[in-house]
Amino acid sequence: MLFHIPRSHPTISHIQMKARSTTSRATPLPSRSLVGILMGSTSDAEVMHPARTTLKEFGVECEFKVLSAHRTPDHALRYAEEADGRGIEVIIAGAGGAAHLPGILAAKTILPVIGVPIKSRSLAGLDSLLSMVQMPSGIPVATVAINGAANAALLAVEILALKYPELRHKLSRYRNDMETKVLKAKV
Ligand code: RP5
Repeated sequence: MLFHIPRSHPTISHIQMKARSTTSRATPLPSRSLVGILMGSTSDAEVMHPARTTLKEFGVECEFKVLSAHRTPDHALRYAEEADGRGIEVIIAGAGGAAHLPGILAAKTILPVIGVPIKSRSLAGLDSLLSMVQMPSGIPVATVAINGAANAALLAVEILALKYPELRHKLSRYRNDMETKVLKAKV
């Protein structure tokens, strides 16, 4: 005989049952804050706000606070040290100018840190972008575009989706909706 056909190969219903049992064992999305959104100044809040609203669309709870690498260094470092133990799973940090905030947070935690360079008054955010994106090897900061707070939140959701399957479904729906909208757009 050319081919060996296994006596009990999986049927569609076996596969569906397996998928169902995997889903039922899946980690449910907790109601505690999973993402910490930090920013260096109250003047960053408007730019950082889309991170909060995007997470809310996905049903992900977050904290939203001002902590500065320069003006409140001890508090910022303590936040990073304690975040993991408090159940935070991803940190998003926005800062402008000499934008050290995501870097010093990343130095103090092994949680993923996503940096949002804020458009600055003097150099249009190029200073913020370069301060964040040029982290020396060993301590990464996942830097998004200047003022890219919404993308920072989407990246956080993608990271969380590795653990919470509910977010995988929401992300697929989000992408499909975006595709439909683009294809329907009248120009
Ligand atoms: C940074 O300095 C903040 O992240 C902000 O983007 C920038 C300017 O802060 P303010 O002088 O407006 O408080 O620390």
